[in-house]
Amino acid sequence: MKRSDSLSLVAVFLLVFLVVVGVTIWLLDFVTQQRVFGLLVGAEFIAFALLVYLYYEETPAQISRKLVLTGFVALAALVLLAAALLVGVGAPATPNVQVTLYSGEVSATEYGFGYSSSAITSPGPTLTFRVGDVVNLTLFNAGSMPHNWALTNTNQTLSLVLFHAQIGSGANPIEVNQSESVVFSVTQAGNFSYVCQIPGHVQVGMWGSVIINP
Ligand SMILES: [Cu+2]
Repeated sequence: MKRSDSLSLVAVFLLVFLVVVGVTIWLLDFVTQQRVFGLLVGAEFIAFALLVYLYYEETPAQISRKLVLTGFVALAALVLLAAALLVGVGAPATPNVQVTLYSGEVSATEYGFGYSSSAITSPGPTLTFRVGDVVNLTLFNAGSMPHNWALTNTNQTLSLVLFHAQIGSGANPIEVNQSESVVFSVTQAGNFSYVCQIPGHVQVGMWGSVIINP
């Protein structure tokens, strides 16, 4: 098989691209970043098609530069779109759902959340959203110690945060009598959770269920 050096380079690049993007897709949680996942899968298909085309076109002179160039432009566009979505470009504009949650302690061994400072339960109330909702959620810390809030895939301290829905963090929580808000877009139906990410707080009831309807 006659192959020019530059074609071999392109083929090696495509192979590396396939492996790197493939591993990225595997590492990404596609529940949270469904559109990113779709774009990257699309890029994988294009890279694979280009590779097959280059491999089976025996004579380098017969390879259509236009076709290869179009393939690369499409690859670049898909990867850029995926990257833009990942960092939240074009993120939520006008919230259609407003929620205020209060965090605090019910007793020494029961921490929780509630819709008012006097209605804190352990675990907290179930939140229900619909796919497409843009939620503005405010956390007011009515407790006597720092807390935070994050929408997660399961009710564990280190669970994956979904939709970038997070107020403070375990290391940087909301202080007593302080409040903070987050705006997030709900993009995936399912049964999820919310938690306080400070180590030990989930174990004493600082979590609640999140139901997202299609
Ligand atoms: Cu807490």
